[in-house]
Amino acid sequence: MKIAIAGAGAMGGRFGYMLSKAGQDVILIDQWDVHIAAIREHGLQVNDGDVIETVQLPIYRPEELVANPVDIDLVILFTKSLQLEGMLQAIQPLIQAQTSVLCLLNGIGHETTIEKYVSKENIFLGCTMWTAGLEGPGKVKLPGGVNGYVVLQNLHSESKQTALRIAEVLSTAGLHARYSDHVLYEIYKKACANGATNAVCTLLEANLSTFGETTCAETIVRTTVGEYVAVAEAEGVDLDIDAMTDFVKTAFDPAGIGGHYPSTYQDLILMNRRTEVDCINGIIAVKGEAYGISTPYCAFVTELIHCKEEILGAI
Ligand code: NAD
Ligand code: AOT
Repeated sequence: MKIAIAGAGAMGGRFGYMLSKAGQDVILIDQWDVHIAAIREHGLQVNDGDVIETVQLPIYRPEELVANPVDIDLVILFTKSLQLEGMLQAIQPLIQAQTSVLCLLNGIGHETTIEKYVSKENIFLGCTMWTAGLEGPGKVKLPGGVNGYVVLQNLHSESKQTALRIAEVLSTAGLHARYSDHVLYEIYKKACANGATNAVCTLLEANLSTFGETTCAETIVRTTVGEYVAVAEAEGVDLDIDAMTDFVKTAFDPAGIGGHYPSTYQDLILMNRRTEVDCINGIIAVKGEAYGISTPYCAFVTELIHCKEEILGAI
């Protein structure tokens, strides 16, 4: 399958690496010139904590591919949420009738943006519990743990067979992908994990385990998750607060992904970039207000992250 990874940063690097090792025909799309130059010169360097491996993967700027188009079966979107629309604008000429587009970004509601550029039959939504980081241009770090997974579903009712096929291809690469009839449940479940950890770890400058070991972590996680559960219920998604709290706490395991610094930390603290907080916590505060549901933790961490972005002069 010809697979284009649209956004070849940390997660795009992980997925591109694993899919290419499994024999898929992978191309990377990015716009970060130093990263592109490093991958072209040395290959993509992948550090899984034990072994450093280098894989040769073709990488292009969007406009290079648009000038010399290739047939693509599957695009996996892996930009940050603030960059999603720009990426879709840039690659729209590459999306043909047979091109499926899978969104695995964190956060809620990306389909509204994607539907402006891709026909509904070709859109697949999902989420992932895999993690990744960047050690520098051309260098991806895969934190501990092999228990990541992907859950996905077709947006259009007639595209289920394609969704099953995409899940199969990802699973063959060890990405543990499965189809769900109710992907919004899975997206909200993953959003609980991001909502309770990404902003807080960024403000505390801590990884998942370090935050998880603090005395207040249980209260912070449970209260934040409670806000997601209430908003999800108003949207017809039934989440259990105890189950979601326990689920989030599995991320604190040092033998798993506990050493991971969330992508919000990677953006703001390591790269001095503005973050996805509006799509992770902010959206819960906005939806909560519309439904008359109180969401003080989500509203407060969103404001704190925006304050920190301003103080650090993030761009
Ligand atoms: P990242 O910032 O490392 O990578 C995004 C890449 O997209 C960058 O290399 C950037 O140059 C590229 N890009 C953005 N706009 C572009 C454009 N218009 N044209 C070409 N390239 C463009 O981000 P990431 O950490 O890999 O996260 C991607 C998504 O996955 C986010 O929604 C994040 O929340 C989610 N996610 C991340 C993790 C993690 O552990 N990092 C885990 C699960 C989900
Ligand atoms: C995460 N982290 O998704 C993954 O860094 O954006 C991220 C991310 C799984 C469980 C908890 C947090």
